[in-house]
Amino acid sequence: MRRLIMAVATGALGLVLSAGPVLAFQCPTLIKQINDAASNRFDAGAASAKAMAAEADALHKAGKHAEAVAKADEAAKAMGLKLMKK
Ligand SMILES: [Cu+2]
Repeated sequence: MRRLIMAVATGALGLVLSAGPVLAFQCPTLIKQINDAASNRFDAGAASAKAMAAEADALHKAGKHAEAVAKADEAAKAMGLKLMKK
């Protein structure tokens, strides 16, 4: 029984540890997609998307990757962009 609990706990820890770097790597690619798409657009949606992409970048640099991804999603939605995710 104790061994089973250890196995479950180790598995969950591994999942948490492996999720971090993947998200960390994903933020810049999401932010880049938004900035690339917004760079040749001058409408209000693209402007607010650019501002949100900058916020997402700041969150990413602060280590808040999940929040950065959420902000990138919001930015993409603001300009009607579909993000390519891994
Ligand atoms: Cu990140």
